[in-house]
Amino acid sequence: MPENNIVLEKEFEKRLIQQEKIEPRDWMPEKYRNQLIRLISQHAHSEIIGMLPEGNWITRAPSLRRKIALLAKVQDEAGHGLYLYCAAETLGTTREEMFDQLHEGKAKYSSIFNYPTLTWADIGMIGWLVDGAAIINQTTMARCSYGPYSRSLLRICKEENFHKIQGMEIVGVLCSGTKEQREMAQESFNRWWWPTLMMFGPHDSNSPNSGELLKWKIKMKSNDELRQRFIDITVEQAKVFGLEIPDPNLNYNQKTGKWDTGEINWEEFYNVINGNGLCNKERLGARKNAHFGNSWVRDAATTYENKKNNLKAA
Ligand code: FAQ
Repeated sequence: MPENNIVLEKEFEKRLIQQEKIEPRDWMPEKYRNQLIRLISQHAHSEIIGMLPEGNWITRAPSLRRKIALLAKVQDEAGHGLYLYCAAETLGTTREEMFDQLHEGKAKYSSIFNYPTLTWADIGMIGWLVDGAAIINQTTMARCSYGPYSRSLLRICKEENFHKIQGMEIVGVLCSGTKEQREMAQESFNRWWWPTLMMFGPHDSNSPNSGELLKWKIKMKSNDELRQRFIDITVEQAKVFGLEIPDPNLNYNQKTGKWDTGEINWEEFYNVINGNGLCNKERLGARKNAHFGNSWVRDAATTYENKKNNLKAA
């Protein structure tokens, strides 16, 4: 490494220790920049692809009130994607590059969105569990070292909290309803519990990126720490709903004061993140159709902008 870079890197690390935010024009190690682009763009893709499973229920929501709330939630996720793509762009990548990587299957998005939404209860479970997991991950990362990402997460978390509450309300209504409604909630919970635990990523011992991310205060807590926090909160909430956790090995550990679970099916996780989950092909296909099928809107908007700029220049 050139001597100048060693000095700059020492300065950079000092700033991290002093909990200063790193801003787009500040010097940063290339690896820090690349890790941020990878993580923030994957997060942005997750928000956009994450609109699809819930979007599937907009036309079938059981009442006008439910339809309005679901429409608003799905629109919020699009907004989160936009904040995040903007945050990634401050690091020197472009929207087109990020989209290309997604469409070519080179960039990842959260494993959870490759599962189908089969019943209305799934919409409640996504709000309660998926948004709940996202909040635990993102409220800690809102304190991260990169200014634009940190600020976008603060805003996103406020909205995700609202999403979680609307999900819990759906689950609460089903769980205090008829026998059929309670069964529908339990069946849905059985399908979403394990994939939600997978959202936090592999165990710390198998997480190749965690070392660098924690050192640079991009991640503030490890995958396993966040997963455990989610489990401890959610087990208690499930009891209130009267739902049974689909894990025969779930056990309260008196020594640690935490809930121990059985082992996650990691084969399923890697299968999903490598493109072979239940809905990977459908999700990516829908995203590509939306992007390429609507390219005329982008063309019209940019033609108008270009014309306006040409007129100004003339
Ligand atoms: N899915 O070394 P690590 C939401 C990959 S937003 C897919 O541990 P890292 C809102 C990982 O990328 C949900 N891939 O990775 C919403 C890496 O592969 P790579 C998204 C996963 O980065 C709610 C490899 O495995 N949230 O839900 C997953 O240190 C409702 C090795 O893993 C974020 O993106 C996974 N679950 O930790 C929207 C938050 N886990 O890239 C609609 C920001 C791991 O080297 C409806 N991201 N991989 O090829 C993070 O916190 C981290 O990136 C982790 C992964 C924790 C996801």
